[in-house]
Amino acid sequence: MAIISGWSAAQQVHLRPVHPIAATRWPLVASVPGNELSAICANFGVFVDREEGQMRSLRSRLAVFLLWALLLACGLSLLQGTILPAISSVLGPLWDANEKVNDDSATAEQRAPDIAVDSAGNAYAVWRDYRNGNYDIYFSYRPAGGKWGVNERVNDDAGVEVQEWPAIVVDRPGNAYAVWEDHRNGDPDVYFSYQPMGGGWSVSQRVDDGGTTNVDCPDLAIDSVGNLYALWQDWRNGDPDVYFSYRPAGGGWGANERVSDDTTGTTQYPGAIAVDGASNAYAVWPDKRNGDENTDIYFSYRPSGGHWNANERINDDAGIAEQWGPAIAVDDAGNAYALWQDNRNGNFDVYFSYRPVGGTWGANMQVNDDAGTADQYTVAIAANGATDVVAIWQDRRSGNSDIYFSYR
Ligand SMILES: [Ca+2]
Ligand SMILES: [Ca+2]
Ligand SMILES: [Ca+2]
Ligand SMILES: [Ca+2]
Repeated sequence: MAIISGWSAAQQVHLRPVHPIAATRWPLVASVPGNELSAICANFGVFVDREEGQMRSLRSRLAVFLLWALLLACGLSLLQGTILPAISSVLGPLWDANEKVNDDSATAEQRAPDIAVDSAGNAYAVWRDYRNGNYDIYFSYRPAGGKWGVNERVNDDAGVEVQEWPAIVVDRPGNAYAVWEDHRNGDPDVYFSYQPMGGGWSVSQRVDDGGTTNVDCPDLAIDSVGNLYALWQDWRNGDPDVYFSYRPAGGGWGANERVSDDTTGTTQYPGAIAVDGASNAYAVWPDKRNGDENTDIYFSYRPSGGHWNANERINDDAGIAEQWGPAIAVDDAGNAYALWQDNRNGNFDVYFSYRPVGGTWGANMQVNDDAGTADQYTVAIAANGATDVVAIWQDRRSGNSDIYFSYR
């Protein structure tokens, strides 16, 4: 089948033989339309209200759905690595039966998973895990075609402070790298660890150099030669901005660089980062620089070895509708694909824009194809090396949350 230029009909992700992930709920649904959201963790398309009261009120929704989450994430990564080529040739890729990843036998909560896949099809998953009575970062490895292995703790602190919001990437040989938000110093910092192929997780290292100011929700990307790119929300200037650090393969994390270029004290939220085949980096985040009642999706580009460019707005609506939860993917050539949830029609829809390599963001396009006013949100996107793109999101068109996907 030829690559199609538009988005396919949205398909619910459910049981075999079509797309048999039995997930019916996204694990970290905290996107309550109409509610003010204080922060968003965009890695893995997770949309989370970080106000403690809101977190408590949402906790009943956040039951233990790690399995579903990991399978969803796995599905997206597999789409990137395996199924996308299949989509281009014949429709009907099969999802395997669901499998539980965390191996604790008690009732501790596991949340906020992320996953990566190496060039041989081995999978690497991280999540935050309450099995020790406080949140830690846990990891599991699944050899291609095999089963998820014994879980390992990633963070190395001896205390009971919170570690949360992990992101993981893997290089082509299979060395894994993770970042997360770490409260071991009494305030949230960005920490990092790596696991050489076949080895254990390294000593944790701090990534942000912002002293005792808060940071939130790191995301992580890796290029084809193993250089790492970390992005997070940072309060060192007294208001939330988007910050970045770079780690050359085998080296240490560099001086932090500010990505968002608004200096008027407005709020920038945690974003997402991707890297193309030439080590150019692409970042997106929600941004309130155009008004406290108006959130937009902003973008910046960092040429390989260079600095972050002037920020650009991606959403093209004229009003003050809310745009949230952006995700970004790039292909090897540097074509960029952005996806977010958008309230311009009076309810949340999934919107998309495309930026050809070296070009500008194009006209926005709605991806979900339902005719009603149901909300669609909590998006994730993946691209393979060519121009195939898949999107996955949470969708209430049936009156309850289901997982839908589409491809182009
Ligand atoms: Ca902990
Ligand atoms: Ca700011
Ligand atoms: Ca807006
Ligand atoms: Ca909608």
